[in-house]
Amino acid sequence: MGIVAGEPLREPREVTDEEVAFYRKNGWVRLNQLIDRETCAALSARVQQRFVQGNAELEIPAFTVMLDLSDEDATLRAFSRSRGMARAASRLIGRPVRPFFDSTVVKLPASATGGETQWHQDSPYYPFDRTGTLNVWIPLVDCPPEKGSMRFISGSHRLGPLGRTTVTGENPLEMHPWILDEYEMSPPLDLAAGDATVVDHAVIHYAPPNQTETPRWVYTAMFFPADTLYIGAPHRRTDGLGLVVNEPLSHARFPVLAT
Ligand SMILES: O=C(O)CCC(=O)C(=O)O
Repeated sequence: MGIVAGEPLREPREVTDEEVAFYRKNGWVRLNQLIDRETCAALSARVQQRFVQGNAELEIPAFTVMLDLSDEDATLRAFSRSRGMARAASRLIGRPVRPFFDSTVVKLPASATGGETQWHQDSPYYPFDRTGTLNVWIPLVDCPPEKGSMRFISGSHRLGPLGRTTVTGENPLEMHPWILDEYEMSPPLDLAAGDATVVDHAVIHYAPPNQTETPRWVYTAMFFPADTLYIGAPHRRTDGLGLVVNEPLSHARFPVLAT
């Protein structure tokens, strides 16, 4: 699917061979200006409009995730399922992808308790039989380290699942202190609006508090390998869809994206 006609959104740029190699080694990669400034501004306006519609009182809690934006918004759906987004995701993992969900993540200034996002993996929460799921995280405002750009334990996708630590409140780096002896933490990243970081769902990652005076707005889009089989574990995105255990997630919500 292309970007919707009439909307000021352009396709994300191509991912380079060097970026693919970095991602395969480290399980995360930085993509400078994945989307151009105008597209970022249009995406930002669209996301904020949806956010306001969904929050009649206009109160933004310290850390808010608004999920499944594409389900309700044709423009965001066209973007998240665009050829450029699909190409970027499938180039990084080396095979076709399906979209899982997209979201906006708003983190208020730390003075309003926009604190840190704890160290965790995403993989323990998904009903998938294999690795490869990734999340494209695009700040819609300039995002220096002090605003809360994410940090990653490079290569930690090879460790396997370390538990549902966001449920237990544990820190995987405290549970397994040797990890930091064997794996490096990524440097603080100074991201511009429209840059992206992409992270494998099994990489341990976190985000520092937002130490600035303005909210950190981020758009995310998650993709998983098209050949993934459904394992039947409960998940709000897959429950009740009639998916069959040990079969691919063949459902209109998860089309195999053209590249
Ligand atoms: O945006 C953040 O602060 C954290 C996001 C995150 O951890 C994730 O997308 O898994």
